[in-house]
Amino acid sequence: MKTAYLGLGSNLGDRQANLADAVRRLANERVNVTRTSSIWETEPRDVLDQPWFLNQVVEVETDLFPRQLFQHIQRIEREMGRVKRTPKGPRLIDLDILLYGNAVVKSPELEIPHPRMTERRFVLAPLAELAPDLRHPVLKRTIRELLEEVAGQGAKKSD
Ligand code: PH2
Ligand code: MG
Ligand code: MG
Repeated sequence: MKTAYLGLGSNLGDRQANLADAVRRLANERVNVTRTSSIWETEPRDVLDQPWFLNQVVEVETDLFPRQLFQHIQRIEREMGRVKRTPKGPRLIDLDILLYGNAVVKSPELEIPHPRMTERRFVLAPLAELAPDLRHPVLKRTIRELLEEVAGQGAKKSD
């Protein structure tokens, strides 16, 4: 069994319900959702002209390989009716693999650790609630240290 951290985001429709729905769909006979962070309301990044997001990080234990876990979360996005529009633009639900044990994966479809996680407060703040002392497998810095370095991005706990 491996421990993985997944980032969830929603900025369309009933954002809270979308996150809850995604967490429910994640769990199956091979994926155990062990812990969930608080839900954070966060300022949009990259594409700035879009609604604020709700973001959350969940910890799972799974015997799926990284690529299988990726297929599982892509299927959930599809089943929840996500349509690809603008890259990094508004979406009902977004599910990303942030970390998968200490694995490092680099292929055109899938990169682990998530390549932009270290610059995103909307990822690091909820992740630091669950695993502040966890070390990024490439940078070897803890999540707490990485969080201290991202400033000036609006993010507040919403529950
Ligand atoms: N996701 C993006 C682009 N920008 N901004 C916030 N605050 N939260 C997100 O989840 C997010 C974003 C692309 O995945
Ligand atoms: Mg994303
Ligand atoms: Mg994504």
